[in-house]
Amino acid sequence: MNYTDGTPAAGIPVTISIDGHEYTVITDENGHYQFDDLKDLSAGESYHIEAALDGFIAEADVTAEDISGAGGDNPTVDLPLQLLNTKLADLNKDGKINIADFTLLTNAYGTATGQSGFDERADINKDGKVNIADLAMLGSYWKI
Ligand SMILES: [Ca+2]
Ligand SMILES: [Ca+2]
Repeated sequence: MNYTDGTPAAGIPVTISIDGHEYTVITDENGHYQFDDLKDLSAGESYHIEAALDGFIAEADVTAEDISGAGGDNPTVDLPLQLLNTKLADLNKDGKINIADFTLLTNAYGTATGQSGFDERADINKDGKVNIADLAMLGSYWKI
């Protein structure tokens, strides 16, 4: 799949840091990634995961509960983790995600294609309407 701006979801490096070492996996065609062979975590510990490409966020806090087979030979994180494309949240394409993008969306909120006030830049999921779905997407990207 591609993101709505045309960026392919596949092939994006994502790294996990464990005890000072970094391990990298590459996203599949759905923008998902997973890490295998992780060592056990104690309660309250978590792994730090981040996307190694500008414009993307790997959205994950991996805690002890996310690791299956803990205590065995092959503890695995098998939840499919989704990568976020932060460039989609830069609605006015000025390289920043800030209040200006939020304002652009709220100004067009509730409109559909052809209506006055509609701004296709605010229609993040490209379904022809600016509504709660777009606002939710903007909110999910707005974590930097
Ligand atoms: Ca912007
Ligand atoms: Ca929309």
